[in-house]
Amino acid sequence: MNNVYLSIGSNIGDRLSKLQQAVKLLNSIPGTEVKKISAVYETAAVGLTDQADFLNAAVQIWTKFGPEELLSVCQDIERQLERERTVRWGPRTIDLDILLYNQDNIETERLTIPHPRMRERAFVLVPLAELNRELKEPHSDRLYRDLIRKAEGEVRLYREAVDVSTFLELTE
Ligand code: GSY
Repeated sequence: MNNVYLSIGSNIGDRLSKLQQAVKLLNSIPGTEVKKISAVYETAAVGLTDQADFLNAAVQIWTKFGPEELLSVCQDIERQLERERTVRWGPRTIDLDILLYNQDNIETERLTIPHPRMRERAFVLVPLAELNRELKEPHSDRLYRDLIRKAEGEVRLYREAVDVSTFLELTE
């Protein structure tokens, strides 16, 4: 099994419900198991800042899928949740990004892992470091938690961390 960390986010509609549906779909795929989910954070938009706040979380999964197959799985979940995204960097109903795949460095036409912008984004680093305080950058051996200080963006706790089955039952 491959140990993978994902970032999930939503800033349109019922944001919490979209995160839950994404986690549920991930967990329902044979050969993929959601092991842990971080607290949910409300975060100011980074990039195109004139848009609604996001809800963001990080998820640890175990999966049999290779990185490219997993990307297709994530894109399929985005499609199933009727992802709307009209503008690059703009608002979206759901976003799933692969952050880390084992401790591999991967560069293909479709994928760069570790995710190329993750070390600059507090909305990624805060929940990720919460899932695993000892997690290091594959290429530099630096702890992700040590990068939080320099990262961009405001991050506020929205829901405390709970186990996966409780997460799926939370309501707004
Ligand atoms: O890269 C994911 C989409 N995204 C986000 C996000 O998930 N959260 C915040 N706070 N800002 C963002 N800007 C983009 S693009």
